[in-house]
Amino acid sequence: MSRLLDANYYAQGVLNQDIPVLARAITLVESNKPAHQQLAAQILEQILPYSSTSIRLGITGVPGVGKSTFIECFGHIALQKNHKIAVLAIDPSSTLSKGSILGDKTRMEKLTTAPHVFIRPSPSGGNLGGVAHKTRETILLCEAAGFDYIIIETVGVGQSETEVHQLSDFFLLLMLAGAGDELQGIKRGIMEMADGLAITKADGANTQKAKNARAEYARALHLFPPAESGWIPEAKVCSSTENTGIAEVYDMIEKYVRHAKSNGFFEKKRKQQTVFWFERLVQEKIQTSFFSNMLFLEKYQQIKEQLQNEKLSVTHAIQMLFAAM
Ligand SMILES: Nc1nc2c(ncn2[C@@H]2O[C@H](COP(=O)(O)OP(=O)(O)O)[C@@H](O)[C@H]2O)c(=O)[nH]1
Ligand SMILES: [Mg+2]
Repeated sequence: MSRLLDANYYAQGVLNQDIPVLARAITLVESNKPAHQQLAAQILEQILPYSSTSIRLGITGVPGVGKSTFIECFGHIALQKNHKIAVLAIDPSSTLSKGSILGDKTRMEKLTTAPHVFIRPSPSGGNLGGVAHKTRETILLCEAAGFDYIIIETVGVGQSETEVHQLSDFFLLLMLAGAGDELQGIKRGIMEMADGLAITKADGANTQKAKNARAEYARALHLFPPAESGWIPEAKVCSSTENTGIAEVYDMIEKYVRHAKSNGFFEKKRKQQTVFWFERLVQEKIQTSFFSNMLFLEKYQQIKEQLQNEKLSVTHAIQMLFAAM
């Protein structure tokens, strides 16, 4: 980007659904340069009142479970229902993302070329909370540009589920049918976050195995304490290669949205998410400002060495560090 235009230009472009301008505004949001961040903040300020009513669908599952292929099928259903779709992929690891973005593009071949579809991989590298926060701002830009079905794909590793959960209205967990050890492959915490679950690749020799897994997961979901939303998560089976079961997943999400809107939970959750990101960024900011202070850093290293030499207790070390500030 050689020259920075003003925030007004970007905000108007986004609101006029000018896709190249949208893409450039997202690049500003993703940039770590202070001038870009400042401009991005001004753009967001301007577009915020215009964010449309949308559905934000987070999709997680282990690499290879079939997320991208699922989105290809699912996207076409949403298109038929006259939605405009944005697909955002969160991949915190740069080495992984090179391969997966390439792979995802071929899996989403038809969707990539469809009108009313915007596909964008998220920046790779860096702290996951930061990446997800940028994705959050990207969502707001896409919504202001008229995209009303936002699909967020994440690699199913570590904390990314928690982050994406905090970006989604509906959090969908995709799973493979295992060989009898269905409940072992996935952490309980992740299942507890899911609003719905789908066993993928329910085709060919795998069909019956998938149905068995579905029944088992449905039972497991019922064992969780009732969610604040009053919604009971459902388990489905689907095949993206045969295009079966995907419409059922779509209907489940619609049903959820109707339910959560009618009891006010939909709005409430979004507000809670905004507060979550605020708190999270304040923490990050405090952390970076402490660690960019040379005096603090020096003291921190010193105390860490003493700690390693077992000359201090952890509690004492913390007291010393902050007393020095
Ligand atoms: N048999 C079968 N294979 C599938 C299905 N969906 C995806 N795959 C295959 O599984 C592999 C991983 O799919 P991909 O969508 O890239 O998974 P992701 O890593 O979760 O995004 C690819 O080789 C797909 O062709 C399905 O419904 N049935
Ligand atoms: Mg993928």
